[in-house]
Amino acid sequence: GRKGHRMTFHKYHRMEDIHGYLDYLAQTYPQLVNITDIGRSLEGRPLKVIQIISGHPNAKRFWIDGGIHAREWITPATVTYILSELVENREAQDEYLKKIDFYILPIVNPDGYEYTHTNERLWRKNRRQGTTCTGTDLNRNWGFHWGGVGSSKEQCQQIYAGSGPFSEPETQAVSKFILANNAKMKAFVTFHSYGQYILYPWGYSKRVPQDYADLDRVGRAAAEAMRLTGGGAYTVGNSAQLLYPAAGASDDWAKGVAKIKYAYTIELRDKGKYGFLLPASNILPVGKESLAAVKAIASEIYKG
Ligand code: ING
Ligand code: ZN
Repeated sequence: GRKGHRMTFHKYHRMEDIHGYLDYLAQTYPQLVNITDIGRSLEGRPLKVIQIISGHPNAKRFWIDGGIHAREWITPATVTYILSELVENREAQDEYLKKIDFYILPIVNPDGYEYTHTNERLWRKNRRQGTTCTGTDLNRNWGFHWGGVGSSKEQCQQIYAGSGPFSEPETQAVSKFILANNAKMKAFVTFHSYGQYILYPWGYSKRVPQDYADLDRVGRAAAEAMRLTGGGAYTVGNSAQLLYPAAGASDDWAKGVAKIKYAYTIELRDKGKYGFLLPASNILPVGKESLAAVKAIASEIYKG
C-alpha cells in the first residue's frame, strides 16, 4: 500500500502484517531501528526482535514482549502500538525515553497466534505435537524452578511445562538472546491478558525477592500512570499471592537467572467481561495506558 505497510490499530492483525510493519520500520528508520531474527518457532516462523537504538553510550536496556500465549490478542497489538510510538512519534517523547535501548518481541508464540486465527480462537500453548496432546505452555517452560507448583507434566493440560526446561525453540531463542544482551538490561515486561494486574516475582512460590519493595513501588507508579491516561484500574502485587503460583514463567527467569531488576508480567484488559475476546476498539486505549506504564518503568531505570 501507499504507506508501505498494512498495520493499523483498529483491528487485530495476522503475524505477516505485524512482521511486515517491523520490516517497514527497519527500512524507513535505519539509524534507529534494527531487526534481529533471534530464531524460529517450531513450525519455522521467525522470532523477530526489533531493537530501538538510542545511540547513547552505556544506555540502559528495556525488554518488552507479547504474544507468548496465543489467544491473548491484545498483547501483540499493544506491543506493536508501543514500538510505533517509540519510533514514529519519537519527537513527542520525553528525553529520558530516547536514552534507553528497547528490545521488543511482539509475538513470542507465532505458531499459536496463527492457529488462533485459522483454527481455534482460544488456543493458549505453542504447537508442539505430543503423543497424547498438542502444545507446551511457553510460560511454564523457562529454566528457573521449572516443573514446580502451578505447572503440569501432563501434555493435555493448559499449563503443560514441556519435556524439560527450555524444551521449546521459542523460549530457548528468547532466553539465549536475553542472556547475550542483558549486561545493561534493567527492565523486563511481558504482556498477557486478562485481569488488569501488574505482577512481579516470584511466581514459583509466595515468597518475594529481597528487593521486592522497589518492584512494588515502581509497579504502583506504573499503575498510577496507566490510570492517569484515563485507562483502567490495575492492581499491583506478587503473582503467586495475587493470582496463583506458577513455576517456569518468564518473569521469574528474568529476575532469578538473567538478573534483570524490574521484571513484570502485566495482565492487560479487561476484568472478564470479554476476556480474551476483547473488542479491537480497546487497542488504542490499552496501547496508550501500556505505553504510560512502560514510560513510568523507563524513567525509573533511567534515574537508577
Ligand atoms: N496469566 C499468567 C499465566 O501464565 C502468571 C499469570 C504470570 C502467573 C507469571 C505467574 C507468573 O498463567 C495468563 N493470563 O496467562
Ligand atoms: Zn498469558
